[in-house]
Amino acid sequence: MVENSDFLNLIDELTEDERLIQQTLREFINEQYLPIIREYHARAEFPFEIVPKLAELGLFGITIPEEYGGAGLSYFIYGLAMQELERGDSGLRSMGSVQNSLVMFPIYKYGSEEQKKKWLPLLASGQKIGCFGLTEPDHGSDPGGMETRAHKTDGGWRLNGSKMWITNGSVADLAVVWAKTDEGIGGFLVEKGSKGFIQNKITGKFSLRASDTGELVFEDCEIPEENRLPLAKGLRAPLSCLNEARYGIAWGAIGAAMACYEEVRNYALTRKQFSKPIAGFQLVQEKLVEMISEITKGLLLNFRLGRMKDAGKAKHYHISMAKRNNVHQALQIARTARAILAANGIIDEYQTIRHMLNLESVYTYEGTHDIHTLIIGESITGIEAFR
Ligand code: TGC
Ligand code: FAD
Repeated sequence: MVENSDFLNLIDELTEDERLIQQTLREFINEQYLPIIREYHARAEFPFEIVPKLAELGLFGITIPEEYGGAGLSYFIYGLAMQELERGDSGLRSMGSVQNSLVMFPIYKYGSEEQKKKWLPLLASGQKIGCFGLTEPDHGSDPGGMETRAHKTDGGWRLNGSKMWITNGSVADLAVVWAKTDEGIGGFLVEKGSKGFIQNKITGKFSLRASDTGELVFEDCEIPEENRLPLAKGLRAPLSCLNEARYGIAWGAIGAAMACYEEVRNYALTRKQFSKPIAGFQLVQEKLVEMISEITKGLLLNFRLGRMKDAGKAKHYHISMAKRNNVHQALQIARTARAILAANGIIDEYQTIRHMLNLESVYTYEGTHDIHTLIIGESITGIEAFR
């Protein structure tokens, strides 16, 4: 009998190091995260107490070279790590995505040597938390239409505008902010407490409750020249960061799907109706089979994409396929698991409903499902259908 969600024994494809890291993270989530997530989810807070532990495990700056405080590991390992984090909660993986792909990556790729030396070790050690401000209240799928402006001043830049739906936004020590300049879109490092920089928490969320989501407001916010990312030129720069984060989400979503599948499989084997386990009904078995089939296909997609990414061969549309497919399937799996749990599926004693609600955000952020459809559509037809 296949009792876990690795139906094809893909674990055999992992190197010894990859297996060890996955195992370590799985135990960490089981022992230190699952016991606390229910309470934080109910309170709608991210458990920031866990940040030093995440840093100790090397989870910030996984692919960043060790000279800057990173772990200097592969993208494949980065993917595995995101999978294990999202087995815990999408909010935990969000923290991982943002710190790694949307804050440390742009500084590493587009920053000056001074910026890298100053910020990357602080971010890797978890002493500083970052956020990434691209989306605005009126510009989500079309970030190129952004209205936030950076005007050149004598010593630097003056920022005006706002960013919306920003993970870690209300708490971040450092915001990577994208704004229009006279020479096109540029990237800026905005430090907490800067004059004219306001960070507000967004409340009332039904999804990603155990994650901080905020609004960033810039009112004549003065930024010194040394806080501009010198190599970031045009929309291409923030979009390249999204490739990194979307890659991690493709892995993470399968982690959430595994958590739901394993929970509901166990439930179906023990829950009895009409004097037998509900797993013994053909209709329930069909649902479980669909789930494990889609998890297996999603894993295969991730394994191939991970090896391509490490070989420098993953294009942005390859990543879109994995993000689009895996998040869609994970959401379907979570909804089906919720249905099998029936009444028990609507309470937080079971984790499925939390994953299901989280995945609604994951479906929308980092490019909605439909935006990824159009990215893949363009890659196979050569015709752009966004406009
Ligand atoms: P377009 O004209 O196509 O492109 C502008 C320039 O960018 C280049 N490019 C890319 N470069 C790198 N990676 C990519 N994926 C790229 N896609 C395009 C392109 O070649 C061009 O370069 P150049 O040198 O010729 O200027 O741009 P567009 O305005 O038509 O928009 C295209 C579109 C719709 C695909 C893009 O804007 C898009 O991806 N929209 C979705 C926005 C999005 O995903 N936002 C995410 C915000 S961050 C977030 O959600 C974080 S959640 C974090 C968490 O909690 O986990
Ligand atoms: P819109 O762009 O207004 O889209 C509305 C609908 O129209 C969608 O269904 C969309 O698919 C569809 N649509 C739009 N354009 C087209 C088109 N051309 N063709 C067909 N359909 C189209 N952003 C950040 O910058 N940083 C963050 O850290 C961050 N974290 C987030 C955390 C959470 C919890 C959430 C929910 C969002 C976060 N976002 C973040 C924002 C996220 O990236 C955007 O919500 C997303 O890009 C979609 O933008 P929108 O919500 O404005 O929807």
